[in-house]
Amino acid sequence: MGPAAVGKSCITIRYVLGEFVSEYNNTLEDKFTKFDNIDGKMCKVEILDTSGEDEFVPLRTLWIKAREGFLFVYSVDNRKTMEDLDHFHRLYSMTYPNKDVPLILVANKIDLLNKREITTEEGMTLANKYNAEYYEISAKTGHNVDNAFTCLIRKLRKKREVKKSIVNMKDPPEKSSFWDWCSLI
Ligand SMILES: Nc1nc2c(ncn2[C@@H]2O[C@H](COP(=O)(O)OP(=O)(O)O)[C@@H](O)[C@H]2O)c(=O)[nH]1
Ligand SMILES: [Mg+2]
Repeated sequence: MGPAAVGKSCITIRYVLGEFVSEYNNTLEDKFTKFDNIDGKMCKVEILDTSGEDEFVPLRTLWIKAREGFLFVYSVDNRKTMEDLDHFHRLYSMTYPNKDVPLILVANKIDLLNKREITTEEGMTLANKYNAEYYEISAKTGHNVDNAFTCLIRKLRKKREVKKSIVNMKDPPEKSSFWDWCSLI
């Protein structure tokens, strides 16, 4: 999630299709699915690419409730997009007061070297505040895009493992399934 024009759709398409589509006209929300092999285990990743336009603010809470993991995105060439993430993070904190739902902070468009307004240090400081991992990426070049998604999926799996081990104290172990299913935003 994140403000308009930070590159959410381009990041999603880069991850799902492996290419850069420079203009993508969002509808209100678009669902993408990718089957990914992470650490030798297949995972069905479902991504909800949402619109960051302000007129859809009332929908943000619904979107946040509907997912298991989040990529919060700002664009390094536009300071306001970073400031605007606080609104998204407030909703996240209200929905998940224990902040136990995996969140990754993504600084996109790092290929725009000459237009960069936000430094790595500032990004890392915000990530600390959000208790999130931090990735600098470029949907255009593909730099670090897969790594950010992989990190999020690993976090999600880890969380599930912990949950399972708590359940397993009472129940017999489940047969491990071939597929994982992750629902991201
Ligand atoms: N230079 C550069 N431009 C990008 C990158 N990612 C997205 N864009 C451009 O930023 C604009 C907004 O991208 P889009 O994915 O539609 O943003 P969204 O509104 O957050 O979904 C488009 O013109 C893209 O071509 C990137 O990594 N580098
Ligand atoms: Mg979009």
